[in-house]
Amino acid sequence: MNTYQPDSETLVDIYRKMTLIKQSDDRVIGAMKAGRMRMPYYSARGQECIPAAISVLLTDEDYLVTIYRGVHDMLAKGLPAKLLWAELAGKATGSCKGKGGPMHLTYPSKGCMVTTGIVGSSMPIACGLGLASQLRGEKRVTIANFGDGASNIGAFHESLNLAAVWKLPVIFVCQNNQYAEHTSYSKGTSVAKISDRAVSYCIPGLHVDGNDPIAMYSAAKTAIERARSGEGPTLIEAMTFRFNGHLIGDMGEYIPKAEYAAAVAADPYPKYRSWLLETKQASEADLDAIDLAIRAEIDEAEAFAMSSPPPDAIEVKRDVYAYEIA
Ligand SMILES: Cc1ncc(C[n+]2csc(CCOP(=O)(O)OP(=O)(O)O)c2C)c(N)n1
Ligand SMILES: [Mg+2]
Repeated sequence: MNTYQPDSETLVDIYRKMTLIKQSDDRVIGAMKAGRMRMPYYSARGQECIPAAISVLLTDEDYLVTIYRGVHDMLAKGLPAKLLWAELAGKATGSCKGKGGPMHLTYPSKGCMVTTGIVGSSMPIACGLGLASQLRGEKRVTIANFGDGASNIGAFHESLNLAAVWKLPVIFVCQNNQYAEHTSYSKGTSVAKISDRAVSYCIPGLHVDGNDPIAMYSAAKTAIERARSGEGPTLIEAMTFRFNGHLIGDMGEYIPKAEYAAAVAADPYPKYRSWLLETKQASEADLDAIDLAIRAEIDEAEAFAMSSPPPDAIEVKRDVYAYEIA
């Protein structure tokens, strides 16, 4: 894997995306605790660096497939915060007219194709999208996100095999947050590193610190360039941690206290902000301005979601089949 040094503009763009993800997540949880929103919400707080660093390398043409814990992936790829919030609140103005909710987000105009709730299913879908772009002679790549637990599902192995045989332009991004629901990594996975599984399919397997923006950017750039040039897929294992348990309401009693404390001490968000300042990639005023602009964007998103109407009952029958049921 090559190491790339992104320019200051790109580094600040990564920060902007991480801030959007973090602030949106904090505010969603606040709204849930205050009783203003009710849903099964799988927070990706702690994992924001991964999609932020990948998405600065993508265009709107590139495809994204993600999982229920994928709001961070969708925001980084370009799903507007207003449409996300209205969707989370189940409102008619949401990206899926309030019918998808947090586990079924899509926004195809920015390449945000599917969010799935079935563990492992993002990967075969990504292979289908990759095959479509290959057959059409397009240059787009598909990012397939999934968790560490999903790497033990048959669909992971089938997808890596097929993508390798057909040299599909797919980047498999395993966001290894070290837990699958309440089961710790070593209790459910046979290998020390998921990236080692790439060997079985004769494709590159990159093991990377998913909380390090430059390492993450370098891995993503290496894999994306390989896919765009027709050489085929790459498996990236991005090491990270989820700070808010499996879903909101999970109190995390099964996580050893020292392990949790160490993960929080390595929180990528404040660490990256300090690094940008120390290395003079940006000034405090620049970053404060980004923080404030995003706060205003989330204020607007929340107000829009709260003031929007619920979907009409007739919507239950719409968008289910290619034709409309009378
Ligand atoms: C096929 C299938 N089996 C089981 C479940 C229940 N389930 C939902 S999330 C999850 C854990 C997945 O863990 P991981 O892949 O590590 O992703 P994470 O939630 O940590 O991001 C399980 C078992 C499911 N949704 N789909
Ligand atoms: Mg996991």
